[in-house]
Amino acid sequence: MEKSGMSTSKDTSINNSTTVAESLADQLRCALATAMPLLSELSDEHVTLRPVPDQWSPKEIIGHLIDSASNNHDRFVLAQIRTEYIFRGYEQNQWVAVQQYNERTWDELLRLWEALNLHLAHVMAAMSEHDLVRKIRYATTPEKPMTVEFLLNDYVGHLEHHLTQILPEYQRISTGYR
Ligand code: NI
Repeated sequence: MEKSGMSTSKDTSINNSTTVAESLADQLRCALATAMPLLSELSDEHVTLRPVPDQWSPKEIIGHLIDSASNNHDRFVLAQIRTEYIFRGYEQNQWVAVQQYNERTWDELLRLWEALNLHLAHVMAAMSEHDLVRKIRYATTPEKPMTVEFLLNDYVGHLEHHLTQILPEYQRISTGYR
C-alpha cells in the first residue's frame, strides 16, 4: 500500500492515493461527527422512551450499536490474522436486554459508542487492499462467503440505518446495508 508521505510534492494535487479502506473509515468518522451533536441535544426523557413496548429506545439503539462495534472489533482484527475465519453470530435482542442500557446515562453511552467507533475507523483505515479482498463467512450462512470490504461497508451502513431511527433527518452516506 502506498503511503501519501512517500509521494513527491508535485503529484499531491492530482492523486493523494486515498485507499478504499481509508475512504470507508472516513465515512464512519463523518457519520460520528454529524450525528454526535444531534444526538447530544436529545432529552433524557426522549432517549429512554420505547416508542412501543417491544421497540428499542434511543439508548437501546445506541446500546445495540455498541454491541455491533464490540463484536465487529473482533471480526475486523481476526479477519486479518486468520485464514478461513468463520464469524459467530450474537443474540442481538438478548445482548440489549441483558445489559440494561436504559439504566446508563445518555452522555456515557454516546461517549462509549463514539470512542469504540473512532478506534474501529482507525483499524479500518490501516487495512491493505489485500486485506479487503479476503473472504470471511458467517456460521449461519457458511455457503455465502463475503469479502472484508463488504463487511466494512455493511458495518457503516448498519450504523447509519440505526441512526436514522433516532434521527429521521440524518442523511446516509454509506452504500452498505441497504
Ligand atoms: Ni441492527
